[in-house]
Amino acid sequence: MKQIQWFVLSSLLFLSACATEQSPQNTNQDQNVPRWQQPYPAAPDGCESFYQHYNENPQSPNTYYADTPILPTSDLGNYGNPLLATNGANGSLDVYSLRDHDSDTTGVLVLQWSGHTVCNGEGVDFTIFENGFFISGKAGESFIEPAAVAVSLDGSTWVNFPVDYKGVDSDNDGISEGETADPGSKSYKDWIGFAGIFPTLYNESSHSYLSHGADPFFQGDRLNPGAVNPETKLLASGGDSFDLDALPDTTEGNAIKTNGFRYIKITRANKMTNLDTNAAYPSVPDSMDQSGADIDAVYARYLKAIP
Ligand SMILES: [Ca+2]
Ligand SMILES: [Ca+2]
Ligand SMILES: [Ca+2]
Repeated sequence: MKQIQWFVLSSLLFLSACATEQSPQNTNQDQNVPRWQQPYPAAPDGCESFYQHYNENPQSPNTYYADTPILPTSDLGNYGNPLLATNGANGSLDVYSLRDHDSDTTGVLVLQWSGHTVCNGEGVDFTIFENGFFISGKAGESFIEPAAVAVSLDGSTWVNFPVDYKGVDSDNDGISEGETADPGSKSYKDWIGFAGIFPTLYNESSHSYLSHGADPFFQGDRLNPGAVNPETKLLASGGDSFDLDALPDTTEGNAIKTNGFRYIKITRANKMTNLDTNAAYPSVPDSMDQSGADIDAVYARYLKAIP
C-alpha cells in the first residue's frame, strides 16, 4: 500500500473503525431483507448451497468463506496477516496484501475451507473479494490490482483459471524504442479471468446476505455498482466471481469440475509471466497498491462436508 495517499488511508481507517462497531457475524438480521427463495440453485449431489445453508441456519457460524490459511501460516507483518483473508469480507484494511514481505516475496496466498470441498454447481462457484472500490463520480473507474487464481484438490497439483491480458501497449503508441515496460492497463476490459479487478461491495457488517440481502455471487454491473438482481431482488456484491466450468479440459481440470476443489492459490499478476509476451504482467499505475492485491475473503457458493 505504499502508493496510498494519507487522506485516503485516513478515510479507510475511519471506515474500518466504523465497521468494527457492529459484530460482523450473522447478528441483527433484518427479517425483511430479501433472501434467495426456493428452489435454491442446483447443488451437486451431497453439496449444499450458501443460500440454503444461511436461510435454514441463519445463526450458524461461517463455513462458506475460506477459513484456514495454508500459505503463509503466520502474520508476516506489514499487511501480511493471512487471518484477515479468512475472516470474511470486512473491507478496507481487513486484508492480506500480496505485496513483498520480509520473509516471503512470492506474492502467493493459499487458503482452504476446513473440512469441506468447494463443489462445482450451477453457474458461479466462488467469489474473491479484494479491497478495491469504485471511484466516486467516475462511472466504471476503479483501482485494479490483478491476481491470478488456481485451485487444487490435493494442495500440490494446481489447475490455473485461464487468464488473458489484452492491455499490451495500453498507451496506444506502439511499443516504442526505449519503452521497455508496459505501463499496465487501467481498464477492467483488459484483464480477463483475474481477481482484484471488480471492486468489492460485499461486507459482513454493512452489505451482507443475511442482514442486507446482498448476494456474494452476483457481481452486478460495473457501471451500476448498486444493481439489484431483477430475478432474486438481491443486491450486487462486486468482487470477482469464478465458475469451475471455465477450467481447461485437462485430466486435472476435469477432475475438479467433477469433484470440486479444496485449496485456492491467489498470485499477484506481476509475479507471473505472461506467456504472450514472456514478460511479467505489468503493474497498473495509480492503483491503490501497486505492490500487490489485497485479499479480503473468498466465498464459496456450494460446499460438501468431507466425511
Ligand atoms: Ca459452476
Ligand atoms: Ca487493493
Ligand atoms: Ca477479511
